[in-house]
Order: sequence, then C-alpha cells, then structure tokens
Amino acid sequence: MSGIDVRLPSARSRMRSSRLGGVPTTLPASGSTPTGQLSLGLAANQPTVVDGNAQRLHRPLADVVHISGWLDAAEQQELVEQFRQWAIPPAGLRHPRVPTGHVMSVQSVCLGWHWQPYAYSRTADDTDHAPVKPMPSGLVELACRAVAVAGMAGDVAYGPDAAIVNFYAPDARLGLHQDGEEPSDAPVVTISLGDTCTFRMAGVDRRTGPFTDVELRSGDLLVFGGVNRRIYHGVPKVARGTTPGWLDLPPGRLSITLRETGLP
Ligand SMILES: O=C(O)CCC(=O)C(=O)O
Repeated sequence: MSGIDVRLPSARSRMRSSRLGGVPTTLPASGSTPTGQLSLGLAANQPTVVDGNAQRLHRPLADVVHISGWLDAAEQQELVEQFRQWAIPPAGLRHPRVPTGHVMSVQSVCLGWHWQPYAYSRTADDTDHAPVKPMPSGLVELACRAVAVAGMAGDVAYGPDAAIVNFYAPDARLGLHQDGEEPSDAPVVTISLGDTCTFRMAGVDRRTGPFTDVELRSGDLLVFGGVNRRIYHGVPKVARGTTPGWLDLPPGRLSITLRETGLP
C-alpha cells in the first residue's frame, strides 16, 4: 500500500520499519473487568481543586509542566469511552513492532497520523493499511487548553494534528525514547487515565541517569516543550490496581499523547 511515509533524520528514524507489522489486539468489553480501587462514587474520588490550577501545577524541569487532577471524572470517563471506539478496527489497537522485530508491550491506536516505529503515515501500514481515524476536534481543543494552562502556547499558532493513544496493561512499559519524527517543535501533551505510572525523563542528549521521575495519576496532565521538547522519556512502571473505581477501563493505564507534527 502507498500512503505518505515521512522519515526524518533522527536517531530513531534512520532505522527501517519492521516488515512483520504490528500485532492487532482487542479490549475486554465495557464493564467486564473489575475496577482497580474500591468505587466510592464520583464525588468521593473527584480531585480537589484548590485554586484553579495553581496549587496543582509543578515544573519538574525547565519547560516541563505537570498539573495533577487536571481532568474531572466526567471528562476522564468520556475519553475512556471514546478510546473504546478508536480501538476498533479498521486502523485499530495493536502492539507496535520495532524494526528489530520486538513487539512492544504497550498497545496503541493513532488518530490524525498513524505512527509506527519510526515513521508517520496516513494509513495503518503495520496492520490493515486502512486510513487512520481523523483527529477528533475534542482532542484538538483539549491539547490547546493544555498548552495554554501550562503557559506554553507560544507566539506561533499551535495546530495539534496527531494523537498516539497507548494502553498499558499490567506489566507493560515504554522504554526511554526521544520524539524525533515530528519536524515541529511545538510542545507535547500527555494525558493520563487509569493506573498511576512513573513517567521518567533523562536528558535531551542522554537516555541514562540522573532521571527525573514524575508520578502521573488518573486525570493528570504533563506538557513538555521548549528546551526539553526532545527529552528522552519513558514509562518504566505502572502501579497495578490504582485506577479510580469509577473509571471503566480494563486493568492498566491509558495515555493520550497529543502532538503537532508539522508534517504536510
Ligand atoms: O504514556 C505516556 O504518557 C507517554 C507516551 C509516549 O512517550 C509516546 O507516545 O511517545
């Protein structure tokens, strides 16, 4: 199949994509899996908003902003519901495969642009070659809100056009990597849902320690850009069974990572 296949000169993109392709996967039906934490009802588990976002915002590194409890329960539930639709084929959920042949433990579905290690295309070339689902306007708005609240909107118009939605079943993890396939330097937005994870950052020119670890819980927002747009980052650990009881997610963690690619 054809389809735009854009490769940029980053360390990752000098490698070829695997000819073996990703491994399609499906989610358990809604309501079919026990929730992580004892469900106390919406009100009891709602994050506490102290003073807008101010009390919950911290900057673990330069140009990296973490806001805990950014999304309320209803917003999180809506995103999980949408994820169930995005996961369905065509161009549905799969375990990506890296060029060496290793199948990643994380399961991903893409919107706007399809990403496979290590290239973007408009079709799911590592599975069924179907056109990628469009980027929902709700996610574009969410990404714009995120960079604004993080104070990282910048002077140039921001146009998020790609989402990689990762599901981490228990024991899945994501190795340290650099986001290098996008020509754009616009900030990267990551939204966390479900189980708490350790989000690890190294440096822009190293994947070794010292590390900066941030604990991301359900509803948290992380934005990284500016001097740290190309920071090596990954998810070495997901804390099993920490999903709020009111979130109907299979056991694990869901992340929605929103980017402006800068691709034509
Ligand atoms: O799961 C996350 O929060 C990060 C995902 C990520 O690093 C990526 O998609 O490149």
